[in-house]
Amino acid sequence: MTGLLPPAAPAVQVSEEVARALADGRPVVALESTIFTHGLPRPRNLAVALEAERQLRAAGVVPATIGVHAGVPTVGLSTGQITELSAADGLDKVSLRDLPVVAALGRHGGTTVAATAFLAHRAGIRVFSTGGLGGVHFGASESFDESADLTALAATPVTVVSAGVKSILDIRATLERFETYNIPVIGYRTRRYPGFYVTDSGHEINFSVESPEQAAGVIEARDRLGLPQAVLIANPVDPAKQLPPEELDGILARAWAEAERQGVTGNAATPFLLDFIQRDTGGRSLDVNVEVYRGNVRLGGEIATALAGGASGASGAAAAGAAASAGAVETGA
Ligand code: PSU
Ligand code: MN
Repeated sequence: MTGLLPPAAPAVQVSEEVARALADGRPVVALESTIFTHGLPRPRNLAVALEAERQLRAAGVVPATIGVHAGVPTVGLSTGQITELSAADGLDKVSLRDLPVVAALGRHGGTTVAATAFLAHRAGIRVFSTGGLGGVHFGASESFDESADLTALAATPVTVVSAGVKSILDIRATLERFETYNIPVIGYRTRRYPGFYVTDSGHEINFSVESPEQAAGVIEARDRLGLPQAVLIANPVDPAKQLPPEELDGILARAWAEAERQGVTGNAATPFLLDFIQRDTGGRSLDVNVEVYRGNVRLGGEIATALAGGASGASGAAAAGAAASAGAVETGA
């Protein structure tokens, strides 16, 4: 379709199930689509996308998988649409700048963290679970390759649960950027920033929270202060399930060398490197990736549940208690 969209088409389509859950104040967790359109290989991509939805439902949370279907930015893709996007060839990796383009051209697209966070927030969803965030690429001082996730997260007051940033990134520089953009990074039960495939990236972070309720307290405090940034909850993979940390540097070095040899750059770099890492580890990186995602989906559901308790009048007292025990900042005057 190359013509104009019908004038009545909504800018963002929110599924009935998601809209109803939000109206009722029930917990909803947003999920991105780049993870299954570009991040994971077929057929595992579809299985992982659907498992995440099942996992949330089993916990009493409504999943809102977000992506662009035939030009329609959609919050709460149907199983049929997820299946279609997971099998489509040549669909776009849609960051925020790409959204109006794919919308107008009627294309399919997998939304990145940046675009997903924007659409989630626009629909009124407060929590978003993903695998790894985009950030500063090595050599960015020359190439200027920094993910638009950074600026989007600086301007979008959602909560993003991840296992750190993509393993292929310059993590030290990315943490500096989070500071520059006033984006709080909070470890879940840890003060060590996770390294996606590994539990500990080797970098320290300033704060941690010990429970979903405490995370919810931080989010409520951010909202009461009217701050526009995302809150990042960094949730490390179970140490028993990580890639052997002593192998990671070698794996990454080989991946980069091959990308350089083949001249792969820009937004094609991530899919290339992840695919290389997967082959280099005989598929183990994929298992870790899936494990990481499961953990983040679980925690996102728990945080959304804690927040929903705070939002609904009936459980207001319980929520106030939770916030107090979390030591949440009170605005006082
Ligand atoms: N983490 C992964 N695989 C991915 C991504 C993250 O392990 O494919 C995606 C996310 O959607 C993230 C995006 O928002 O990559 C960032 O891409 P870029 O660096 O091109 O901005
Ligand atoms: Mn980039």
